[in-house]
Amino acid sequence: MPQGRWVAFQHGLRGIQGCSNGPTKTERILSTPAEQWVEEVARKTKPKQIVWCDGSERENERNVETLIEQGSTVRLNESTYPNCYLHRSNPNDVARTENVTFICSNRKEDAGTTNNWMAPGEAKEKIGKLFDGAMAGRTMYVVPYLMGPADSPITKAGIEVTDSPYVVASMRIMARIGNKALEKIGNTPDFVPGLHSLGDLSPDRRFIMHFPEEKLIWSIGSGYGGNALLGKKCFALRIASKMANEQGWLAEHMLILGLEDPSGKVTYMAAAFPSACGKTNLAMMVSALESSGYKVWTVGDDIAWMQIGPDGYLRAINPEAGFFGVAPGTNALSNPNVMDALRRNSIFTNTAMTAAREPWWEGIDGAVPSGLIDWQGRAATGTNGTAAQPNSRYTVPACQAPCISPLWQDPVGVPISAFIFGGRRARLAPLVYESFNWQHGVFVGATMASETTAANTGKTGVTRRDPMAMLPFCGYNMADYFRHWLDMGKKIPHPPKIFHVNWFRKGADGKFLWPGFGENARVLKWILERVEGKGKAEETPIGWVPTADALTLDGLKISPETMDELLRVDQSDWAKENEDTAQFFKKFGNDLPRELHHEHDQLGRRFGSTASAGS
Ligand code: GTP
Ligand code: SPV
Ligand code: MN
Repeated sequence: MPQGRWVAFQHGLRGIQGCSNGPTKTERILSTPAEQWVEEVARKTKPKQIVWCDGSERENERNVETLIEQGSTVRLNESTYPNCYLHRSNPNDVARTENVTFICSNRKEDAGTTNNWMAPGEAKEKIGKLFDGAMAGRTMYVVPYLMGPADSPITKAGIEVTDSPYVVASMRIMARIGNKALEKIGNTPDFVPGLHSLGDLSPDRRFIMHFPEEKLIWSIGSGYGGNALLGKKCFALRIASKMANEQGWLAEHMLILGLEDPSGKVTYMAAAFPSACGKTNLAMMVSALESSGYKVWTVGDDIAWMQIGPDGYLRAINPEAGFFGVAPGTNALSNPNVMDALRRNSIFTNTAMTAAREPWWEGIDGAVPSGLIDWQGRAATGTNGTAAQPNSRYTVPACQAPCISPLWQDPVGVPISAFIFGGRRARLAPLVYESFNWQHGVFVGATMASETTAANTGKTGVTRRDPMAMLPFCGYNMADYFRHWLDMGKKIPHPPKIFHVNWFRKGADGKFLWPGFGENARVLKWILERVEGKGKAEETPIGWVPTADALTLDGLKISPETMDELLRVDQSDWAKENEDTAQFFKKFGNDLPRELHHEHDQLGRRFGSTASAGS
C-alpha cells in the first residue's frame, strides 16, 4: 500500500505506484474497507490530491511548511521554543459549538432530551450537500489513528479524513497516527470513520454530526479543537460512550492520576469536571505535600476508557497521546509541569505572541510585555479585549510532561480506586465529600452542575446541570447512560468509591476560598485515606464530609473560619438545590432510573430529619 507517499489523486482513483503484475488497479484500490471508504469520501468531496499520513518526521516537516504557507500559522522562537508553532483560527471559530452538534440515531428517543437530534437520512441529505465538492482545490489528508496504546486490548482505531493541515499536525500530537494505526486496521472494517472539512468556515454551515449506530462522524465548517480533532470528543466520548454502553465498559470525560504515598504505593483516581474546570491542572499538579511523600503522577488529563479487569478492578487507559489544554491562567506556579512540557514540539492556538516570538497569555505571570501581538495578529493595545483568546490552548505531547506516569501507556490500564466529580459552584458544594455508596455516588454525578466556561460558545458563568461532565459528550440517551452507570456498579467486583469536590467556592468578597492547584493534593490525600478505610469524616445529609481536623493543612495559611465555610453544608441552599434537581429530573420523564428518584427522595428526607446536621 502506498501510504506515506504523496500520491496524486487522478480521475477519482488513487494512483498505485511501484507495483507490477499484481491485481488490477481497481481491485487493489477497493481492496480494504479503509481504502473503499476513503475513495467514497473523495468522490464526494473532490479533493485535488489525497495524502495518506504515515506519521513520519519527514511528513510532519512537509505538513508544517504547508501550514506556514497558508498564512495562519507562524513558527515560534526556535531557540526557546524549538519546533513550536502558533496557529490563529478564524475569529468566528474559537471553541466547540454544542448548539450545532447532533446525535443522529435512528430513533429520537435514543439521543434523549439533552442532545440535539437529526434523523440520519435527513442529516446525510442536508449535511451531505455541504460536503459535495467541499475539498475542491484542496489536499485531502487521510489520518489513520489509534485511541490508546498500540498493544492495549482497550485501544480502538479511527480514520480521520480532513482538508486541514492544522488538524493533521494536532492529531499527530493528540493521537497515535500513521502506519501503526493502519497496520492495526489492516483489511478489517474495525475503525471509526470521521469525515472533516473546513468547508467555508461559516457558522451557518457548521455541523458536528454523529451517527452512533453506524459509528460514523461528519464534521464541517470548523477547524477548532473538539469540533475538528475527531478522535477526541467525537470518537473517544460520543461514539465510544455508545460502544461502552453496548459492550459493558465506560468512556468518560475524566482525567486519570496516580497519587503516590510515602511508602511508594500509588493509588489511581479518575475525575470528571466539566470543560475548563480544572482536569488538566489536577492531573498534572505539583503536590503541595510532595516533601512529605505525596506525589501526583499523570496518566491522562481529559478522557478515560475503562474496562473491568480480570482482577475485578476497573482498569483505565488514557486513549489520547497529548494534552489540549486551556492556556490562560497556566503559569509556573499553577502548572509548572505543563509549562516545562510545552517548550518544545507544541502547537499554540489563539494565544498571544511576544516580540521575542514566545507564546503569551493572561495569567502566564509578569507584566504585559511591550510589543505583544494579540491572538488575531494585531498589536495588543488592551482595548481589543484579552490578548489571548479566553479558550486559547496548547497542544503538547503527553510524554514530554515531567509528571507523566511510568504506567501511562500500560496496555492493561491502571486500577481505579476513586471517582471524583466536581464543578464550579460559587456556593453550595463543600470542598469535598464522599458519597454513601455507588448508587448514591451515581446520583451525585448525575446531579452535578457547574458555571459555564469559554470552552463552548455561548454565555459563560451560568450554572447548568452537567451530569458526570458528559452533557455535551454523551452519544446516547442520558437516562440510559445513568442506567448504565447503575448497572456497572453491580458488575465491578471492586468498584471505586465516589467523591465530589469543589475548588471554586467563593466568599462574601467574591474571591475563591480555597487556594486550589497544588494545594488540592491535601484533598486527594483525604480521598486516599477514605479509600483505605481511614480518614476522619462526619456524616451529613449529602454524604461524608471531612471533620475539621481531617485535612492535612500544614504549611497552608488558611483560617479555621475559612475551612468551616469551605466544608459547610447549608440547609437552605441544599433545599433549593433539591428543587432544581427535581426540575432537572423531569427532563428525563419516565426514562429516569427509579434508583435516582429514590436517592433524591432520600436526600430530601435526610435534610428533613437531620435538620441541623452539618449546617
Ligand atoms: P478542558 O480542557 O476544557 O476539559 O479543561 P480542564 O477541565 O482540563 O481545565 P483546566 O485544568 O485547563 O483549567 C481551566 C481553568 O481553571 C484554568 O484557567 C485554570 O487556571 C483554572 N483552574 C484549574 N484548577 C483550579 C483550581 O484548583 N482552582 C482555581 N481557582 N482555578 C483552577
Ligand atoms: C473540552 O471542551 O472539554 C475540551 C476542549 O477538552 S475541546 O477539545 O475543544 O472540546
Ligand atoms: Mn475537556
